Amino acid sequence: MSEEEKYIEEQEEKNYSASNIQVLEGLEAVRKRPAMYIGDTHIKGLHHLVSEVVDNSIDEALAGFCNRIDVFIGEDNSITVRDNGRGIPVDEHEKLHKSALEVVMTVLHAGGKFDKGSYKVSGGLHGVGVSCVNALSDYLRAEVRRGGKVYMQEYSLGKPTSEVKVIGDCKDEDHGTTIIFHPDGSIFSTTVYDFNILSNRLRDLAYLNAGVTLSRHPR
Ligand code: 0RA
Repeated sequence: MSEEEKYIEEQEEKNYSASNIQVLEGLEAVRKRPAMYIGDTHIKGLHHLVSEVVDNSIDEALAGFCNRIDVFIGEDNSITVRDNGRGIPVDEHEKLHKSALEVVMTVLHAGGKFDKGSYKVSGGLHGVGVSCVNALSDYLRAEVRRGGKVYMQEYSLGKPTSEVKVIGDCKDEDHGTTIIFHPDGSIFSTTVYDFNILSNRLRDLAYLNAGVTLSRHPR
């Protein structure tokens, strides 16, 4: 059995605890009725996924910790959103006993902002969050640069396929979050991203959020 298969099996065993059942129900609800969360499962919903991810970085910019957001469309129609914010925290979430990163990525509505307390960053009105994008992606990778370390976790259909790993070092002054996702072709009628739709949306966001540089690269 591969390390990944072992990890998935362990997680499935852990999921019998009450708190984890809630997590699974959350993201399975998104896969069952995706349109309820992202509007539709066609071209509009597909592009909405990008806004959901970028919105988290915009929040970080509005909180004053991020002044650069880069978006890339990959040749395989994967999307990369990279910001230079504080990085999603990776320490253990006190209630769920999992890395905060895993909670943000796998709990519906957790977004970047937990219920109350220390993780509350901004109080604005936002979308359904990056966990929905995770639920609707056949592959997602979250990378966090924080405190001199680079952390990474991967997911498929919203479920982690690895633990949060330290994959390298970075300079203390290098911090931020990178989300790479590939939309699930069994959910969307098309998984082909349109440069013009995305660049128009990103231009609007860049205009509304002075100081944030949004760039998009056709690769
Ligand atoms: C909660 C707390 C902190 C950062 C974030 C969320 C955060 C989330 C996202 C999602 C995309 N980019 C992000 N950047 C930051 C920081 C809490 C702290 O450092 O004290």
